[in-house]
Amino acid sequence: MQKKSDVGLYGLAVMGSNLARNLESRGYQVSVCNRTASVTEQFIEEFSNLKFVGTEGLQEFVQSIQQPRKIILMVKAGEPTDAVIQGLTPFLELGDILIDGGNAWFKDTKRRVDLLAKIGVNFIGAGISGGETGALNGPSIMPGGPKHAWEKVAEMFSKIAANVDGPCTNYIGPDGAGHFVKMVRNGIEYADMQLIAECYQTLTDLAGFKPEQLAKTFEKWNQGVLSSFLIEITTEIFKFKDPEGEGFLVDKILDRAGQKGTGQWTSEVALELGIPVPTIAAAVTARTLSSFKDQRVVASKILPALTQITDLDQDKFAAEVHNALYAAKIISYAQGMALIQEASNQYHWDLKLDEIAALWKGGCIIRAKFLGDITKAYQANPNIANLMLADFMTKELEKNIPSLRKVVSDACLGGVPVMALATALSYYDCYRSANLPQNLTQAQRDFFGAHTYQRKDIEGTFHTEWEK
Ligand code: NBP
Repeated sequence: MQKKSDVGLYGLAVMGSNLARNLESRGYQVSVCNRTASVTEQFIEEFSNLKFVGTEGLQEFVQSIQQPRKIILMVKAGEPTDAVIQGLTPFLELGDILIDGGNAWFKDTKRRVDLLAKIGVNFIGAGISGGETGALNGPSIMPGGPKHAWEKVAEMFSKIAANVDGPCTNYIGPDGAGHFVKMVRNGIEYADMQLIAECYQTLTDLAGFKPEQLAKTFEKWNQGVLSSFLIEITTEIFKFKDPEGEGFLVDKILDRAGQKGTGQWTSEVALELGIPVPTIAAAVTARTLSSFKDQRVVASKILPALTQITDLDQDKFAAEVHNALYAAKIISYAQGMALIQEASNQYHWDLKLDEIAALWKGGCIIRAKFLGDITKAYQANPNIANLMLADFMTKELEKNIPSLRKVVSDACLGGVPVMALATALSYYDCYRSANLPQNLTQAQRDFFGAHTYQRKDIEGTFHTEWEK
C-alpha cells in the first residue's frame, strides 16, 4: 500500500501548482487534486519524477493524506472555496487542518473557522503573497485562525516560506486576521505601484525623461532608501526593448490597469473601521479612471490643461521626485499600518505590527529595505498612534516633505495627475494640523439638521437657531 501523503493541495492553477512544487522540494509528499481532473493528470505527467500523488475526487484525495490531515486549498476565493469546503467536509475527521491559501475576504474566513470548529476541524486562513514565483520559491505567508492548529503547521510554513533574516511567516492572529493583513498588504502594494507610476509620468511629461534615462534613474534609486523589488523590476521594464518593433515595450503597452478587488476591499474596510487610507483609495481610483480609455481620449481633445510649468532641470527634478516618492511611501505605509492596528483593536486580535512588517521582507511584491525601518519603529514603540510619529520616520519626513510639496505642485501646475502623491501629502497635512475646518462643517450640520456641535471654550453640546 502506498505511503500516505504528508500534506494535500487542492487547486492546481498558477498558485496551487507552484506551491505544490515548493512543498515537494522541501521533502513533503504531496497529494494533489483539482476540480477538473485533466488538470491533475497533466500536472502528474509533467512532474512524474517528483513525490506527488495524483487523486481524482475529494474522497480519494482526503483518504490519501495521513492524519491529522493538513490540506491546503488554492482555489478562486469566494463561492469556489465554500464549494470545496462543503465537498471535503464529509470526509474530514476530528483534528484535521484545512488551510485556505486563497485571497479570501476575512469575514468569510471567520465564518469558516467557526463553521468547521463545530465538527472539530481546524480552519486556518493563510494569506499567501508573492505570486507565481513566490509560491514556487518561497512566499510570504500570513496565517490566521486557531493558534493550536497553526502550531502544527508552523514548521511546514517556515520551510516553504521565503527567508530574509528568518522565515517570512509567523502567526498573525485569530479567525480572519491572516487574510485581513494579506488584504491590507495588497492595498499597500496598490499604493506603492501607483506612487511609482505617478513619478514615472511626472518625470516623463514634465522633465522629458525617456525610458533609458528612467532605467538609469531607477537603478540608482534602487541602491538607496527606495531599494525594493518594485523599483528593481521597474528598472528592468524601462530597459526592455519592444520585441515587435522599434523603441521600448513600456511605451507600447495600453494604459489601462486591471484589478482583482483587494485594493477596493481595503478601502471599504477602512471606511467601515473609520481609518483613512486615502493613498490606497487613490490608487484604486486611478486604476478605475485608467479603464475609461475611450472617454479619456475624447476628453483629451475637449478639456484644456491650461498648464503653467517652466523648464525643469532633469537631474534636480529627479532628485526631488526620489525624495517625494520616499515621503509618500512612508505616509502610505502609515495609513496601511494604522488600519491593521485599528482592526487589531476592534476585533481583539492582538496583532504585532513589527512582526507583520518583517514577514513582508521576502517573497512578496512589496519587499523592500524600508520594511526593516518599520519593524524597528514598532519594536521601539508597539503602541505608537501612527507610524509617522516614530522618531526615525518623523526625521525622514522632515527631510523629504519639501520635495513632496514641490513635485505635487509642479505636477498640478503641469497638468499631470498625481492622485496618490497628492493624497499622501494632504493626509500628512491633515494629520499634523491641530486645527482643521471641520468647525465650519459642524456649524453647517447644525444649521441644516440641528445635529448640534461642541465648543472649544465651553463644555457641553450646543445647538443654535442660525436663521434670524
Ligand atoms: P484562480 O484564482 O484562477 O482559481 C483557479 C482554481 O480554482 C482552479 O484550480 C479551479 O479549478 C478552481 N475552482 C474554481 Br475557479 N471554481 C471551483 C469550484 N467551484 N470548485 C472547485 N474548484 C474551483 O487560481 P490562482 O490564480 O492560482 O489563485 C489561487 C488563489 O490564490 C486565489 O484565491 C487567488 O486569489 C490567490 N492568490 C493568487 C495570486 C496570483 O498571483 N495569482 C497571488 C496570491 C494569492 P478548475 O481547474 O477546475 O477550473
